Amino acid sequence: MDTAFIAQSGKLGSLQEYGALMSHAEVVRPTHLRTLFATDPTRASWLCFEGAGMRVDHSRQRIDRGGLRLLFALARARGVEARRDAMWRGERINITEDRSVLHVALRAARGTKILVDGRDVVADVHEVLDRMAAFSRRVRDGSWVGWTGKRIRAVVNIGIGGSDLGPAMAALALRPWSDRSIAMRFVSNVDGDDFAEQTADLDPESTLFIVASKTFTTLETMTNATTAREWSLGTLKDPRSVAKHFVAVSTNGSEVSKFGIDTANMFGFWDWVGGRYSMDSSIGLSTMIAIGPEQFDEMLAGFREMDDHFRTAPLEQNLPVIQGLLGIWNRNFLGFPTLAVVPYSHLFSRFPAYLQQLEMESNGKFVCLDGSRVTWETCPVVWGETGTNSQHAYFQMLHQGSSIVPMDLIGFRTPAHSVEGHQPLLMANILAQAQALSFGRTSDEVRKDGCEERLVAARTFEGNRPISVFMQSAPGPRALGRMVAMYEHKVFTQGVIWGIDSFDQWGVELGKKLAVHIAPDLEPGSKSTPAHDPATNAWIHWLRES
Ligand code: G6Q
Repeated sequence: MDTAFIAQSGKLGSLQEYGALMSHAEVVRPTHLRTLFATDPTRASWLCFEGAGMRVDHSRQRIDRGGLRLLFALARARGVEARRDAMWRGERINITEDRSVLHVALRAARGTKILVDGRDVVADVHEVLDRMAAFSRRVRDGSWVGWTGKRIRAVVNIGIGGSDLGPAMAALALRPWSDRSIAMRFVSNVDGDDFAEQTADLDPESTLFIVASKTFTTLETMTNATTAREWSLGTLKDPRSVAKHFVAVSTNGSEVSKFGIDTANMFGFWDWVGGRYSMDSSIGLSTMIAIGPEQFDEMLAGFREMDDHFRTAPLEQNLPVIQGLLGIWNRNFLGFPTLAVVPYSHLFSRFPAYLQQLEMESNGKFVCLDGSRVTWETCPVVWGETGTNSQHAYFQMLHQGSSIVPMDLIGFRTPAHSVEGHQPLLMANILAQAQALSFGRTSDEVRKDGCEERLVAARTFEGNRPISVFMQSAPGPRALGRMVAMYEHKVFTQGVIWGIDSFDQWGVELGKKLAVHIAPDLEPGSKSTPAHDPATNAWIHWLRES
């Protein structure tokens, strides 16, 4: 354990580099992006970065050369590079859970070595990937059949949080690369409507359930899995059919057996993979069944491309580091409390929800590694929806609302579809919005357009909204891998600077415990005397009466 790093974690606010950035922010804050561009038009090139197949334009961030230099100095003072290398060495950088953090091992090339307690985890990863590939091929080619001999036509992933959001997001993002003869469904919510709706049109004889749970104890997942088993057995009757219709993805072999799933049909992963960092582990089994092992490899190659970039590029050219630093600039020095992520790609429509978990569960923390409370802000609220849809909804607030919202706009130069005439319009919209949000429209410009004087104020746009544009050549498995890895490493960078543990989730653990405690009082016919807080007790009485 790196005790020196832990001891420094609570001292961000007193660093000389932090103070320098605070002073610099006072100078930059009143300067409009129009002025920044007018005094230095070359910012359109020096604030544009390329790497790992991605082109990133940060020229519309409210930063200048001096500010960027100070941010890199802050990253160095906080030891971002040393922490990154410690992660890759398998050190236990998840301090509160005393675990290694090795999602990067999930996509390490076959034959490379990363040791945890003397064991090469990359070899373990590839052993599981090979088993997943063999199983996926059988489902895809029809040689894995259900209990009555029918081919599998629907795969239902039962999981929640990190065991759901990644695969569910990927299922949409990779739809054009998927086998369309197999329906992909995701059940996560303990609300029975989720299970009922997702299975309403499915045939138990041709449905395969993947019960995805790292711990195999999560209330929602185990409830849905039990319901799924009853639903399946309702038709198939014979308990031996479970072996043909249920597989598990978990780290907990004994709970998997207790549930009745043969551990031969269990795909493992490890405690050094956090749930929200697991879509490229066996948690991605549904993804592999959908797109096939070769395309899954392509996705891993995309992750690896960004990993290599993050591990080797100098800070000044390092995409996730720069993205993380500009996020810190917006949050800590310009004081913006949210970040909107808007993919101009319908395939990426679940990406903002996925990122919400990745960013907010990782960096939504107020305790430093040394146990002290932060005296600076940490994770912003991350939210968003696809463009162009959101332009006709909440973009009004982004253009003219009283709060400023920095934005990540995500796009692809060439689409997956071949529908003519749409792509130029989509690209025009991304550029138009970036332009309007950053430069705005002055009252003089509005007047010049012949606007009636009484409407001039209402039709004026201040602009000066910080925007980053992330562009790749085309969507697909590789692009998805790069994009997810970029945000993972951005989150890592920010967590190091904020001095927090980006890899624990005590807030989630609390929620898991509380509901289990209250549930018995709500069992039908329960006569217990609820012994919770007065508000909860009152609700329990009300729910029992109705
Ligand atoms: C992710 C979180 C959390 C977790 C779910 C599901 O990083 O820990 O979202 O993934 O609570 O947990 P299980 O996979 O153990 O069911």
